[in-house]
Amino acid sequence: MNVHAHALAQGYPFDEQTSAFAGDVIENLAQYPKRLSPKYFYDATGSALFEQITVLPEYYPTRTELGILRDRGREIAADIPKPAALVEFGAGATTKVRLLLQHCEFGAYVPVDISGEFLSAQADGLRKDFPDLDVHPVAADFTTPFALPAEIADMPKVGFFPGSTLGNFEPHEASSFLRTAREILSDGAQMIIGVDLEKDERVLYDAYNDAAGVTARFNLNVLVRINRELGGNFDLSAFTHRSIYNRDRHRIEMHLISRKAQNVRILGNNFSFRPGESIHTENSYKYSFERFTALARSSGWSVRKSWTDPARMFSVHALVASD
Ligand code: AVJ
Repeated sequence: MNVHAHALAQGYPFDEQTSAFAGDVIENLAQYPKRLSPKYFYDATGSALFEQITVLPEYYPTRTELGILRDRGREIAADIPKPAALVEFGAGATTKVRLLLQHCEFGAYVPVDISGEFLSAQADGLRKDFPDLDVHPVAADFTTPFALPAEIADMPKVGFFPGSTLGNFEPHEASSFLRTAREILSDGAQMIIGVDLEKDERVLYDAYNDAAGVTARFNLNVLVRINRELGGNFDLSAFTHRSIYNRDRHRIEMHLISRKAQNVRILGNNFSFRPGESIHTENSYKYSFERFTALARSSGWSVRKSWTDPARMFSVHALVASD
């Protein structure tokens, strides 16, 4: 029986998104090593847990990037052509974009996100605070080519990709994302991008193993989501959160480790776990200035300027499309 038939039989009416989720989960748990995409962390609970992560004492990236945007916003804005259209890839909370909007007169703001609902709420808030700004939300998956609104056709475009979201991509995916972004934004485009830096392993380790256990709950929540949306029967107490720094590959890895031999059923499929077996749930790549510059260069961009905080924890780069 296919996943749809099972879903129907169990009373799970599937929309397009849920069936994509189901297909992806079943395919990736059937492989060895087992894995789940980090994009599935962000249901309502996961998004709220991530907001909690951003204010943890150990989790330095968000507050450090905000500090850079706050302290250097004027400088970052100085070389942006006016009026340009600001295109944000993945639009979470509007805190960061506000720091750019404050310092630079943009002609339009185009938040691009897969969740249309969330987008329109955010857009309304921004329109209230920046009454002269044209906000044109686009509901799309920003990792694949999409069309920009006709209203900004004649403006120079500036991409915005904060939060080290780039770190979730494999290096080859990061490169193809940057290439796609350059294509979408077209010739002469610029891009402001936030990238987490490689640093002391202890600091990295602690940021993904917080004492309060919020990151563990965030990681485990993807199993809660599978149970709820796909009728899975994961026993949460039988899995444990593990984050490690993989030095050779310059990345934090998050895993969920099976505490024992067990079987899990999801939509008629059986997945068996050995004791200690992992589900690899996330990579968070860290870049040195050198490696990021090389990545940008090989992906159609050159680094115009970079900013960091005094402790060199996080970086913000201004990229210009190269020809
Ligand atoms: C949203 C991908 C930037 O990698 O630091 C935080 C997600 N995972 N704690 C990151 C995350 C665990 C975060 N990014």
